[in-house]
Amino acid sequence: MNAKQLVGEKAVDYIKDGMVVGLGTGSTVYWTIQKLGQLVKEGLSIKGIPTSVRTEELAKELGIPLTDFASVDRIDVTIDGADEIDSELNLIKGGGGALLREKIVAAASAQLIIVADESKLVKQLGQFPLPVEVIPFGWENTMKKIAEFGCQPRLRLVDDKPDITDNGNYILDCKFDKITKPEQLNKELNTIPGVVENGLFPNIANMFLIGKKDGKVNVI
Ligand code: ABF
Repeated sequence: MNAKQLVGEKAVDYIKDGMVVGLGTGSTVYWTIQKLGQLVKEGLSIKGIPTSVRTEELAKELGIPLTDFASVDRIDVTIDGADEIDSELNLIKGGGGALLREKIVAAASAQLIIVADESKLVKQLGQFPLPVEVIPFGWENTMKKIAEFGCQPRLRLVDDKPDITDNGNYILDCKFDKITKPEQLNKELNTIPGVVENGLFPNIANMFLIGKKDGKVNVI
């Protein structure tokens, strides 16, 4: 079993009957959702709130009951992945383009559990380009403002066309040399008109399940 599957499946140990569960996006949480689907078939009663259309479709295929913010005002536990995790447990997320819904769901969750293989651990954030979701109108100008923070932003493309998020926006992948103050950068980027949200999640996760090559799981 690979490290992603190992931690993805392990995360369901923290899900109890009756919980509202935030369902993350990505190839690690994929395994969590598969396992939850199996447990639901065996009688586990939960309601999921998906962080992307992709996850919503997967959950529906597996028969996991879904809910939304009109029906609940709090999520008990969210399980989600990450692109980078630094030594102070700040995250970059959004490589899969779902950062906005992931951040909304994380902010509404009593507990956020991050599942990742050990390749995601870094000393300092910034090797992975920081995804920033922007409104299509005036994106070129928004990109210039973001570049003033010392990065090289690039519009994310699919088949030579802008990649459109689940929310109808664009993503700029912003390459920094290194990100020294994630908390401050997170706040400042979000003050630029046209920026909807960025992929920095400074210190908001409660628990990390890190899958190692030797088949062990580190719980942080
Ligand atoms: C999600 O999972 C995204 O924010 C991130 O891009 C991805 C992490 O990658 P993986 O597919 O390796 O789990 O949380």
